[in-house]
Amino acid sequence: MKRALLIGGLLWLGAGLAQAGVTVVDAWVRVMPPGARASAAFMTLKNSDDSPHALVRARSDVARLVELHTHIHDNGVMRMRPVERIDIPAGGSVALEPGGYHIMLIDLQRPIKAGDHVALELELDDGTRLAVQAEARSPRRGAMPAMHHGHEHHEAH
Ligand SMILES: [Cu+2]
Repeated sequence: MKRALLIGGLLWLGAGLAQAGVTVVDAWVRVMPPGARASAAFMTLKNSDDSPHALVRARSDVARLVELHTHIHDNGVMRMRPVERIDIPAGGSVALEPGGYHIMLIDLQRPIKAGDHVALELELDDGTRLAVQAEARSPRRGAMPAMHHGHEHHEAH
């Protein structure tokens, strides 16, 4: 009887894992200079299910406030805007990357240094929670559109 229960439990666990069709690939957090108040996390979310999913929330103890953001072009200026969800198409993936979707970490509770691992918890629209370890690193050169106006443009006048 005990044995049957155990097997039943394992089967149930297995079914639960198979349903969690969203996986996280290559999660990283931007290294920030000391004193910086905010950073952002990036990753690729893959959905192996034949139904769509969405990232609806993220948490981390590294920041007091964690928001889902995207970038929009507004009269030639790139601005960040919070979004309620980031859709992950059925059988597809969505990239969170500099200049696009990202997880904004606001009011950092400690510095983020290269090589650190930052724990994130992602919540999907179906309530699934994914634990992610994001490695702190600097963006590849040229991969990050300017988030601030460069000084050189203004001082050239
Ligand atoms: Cu942002």
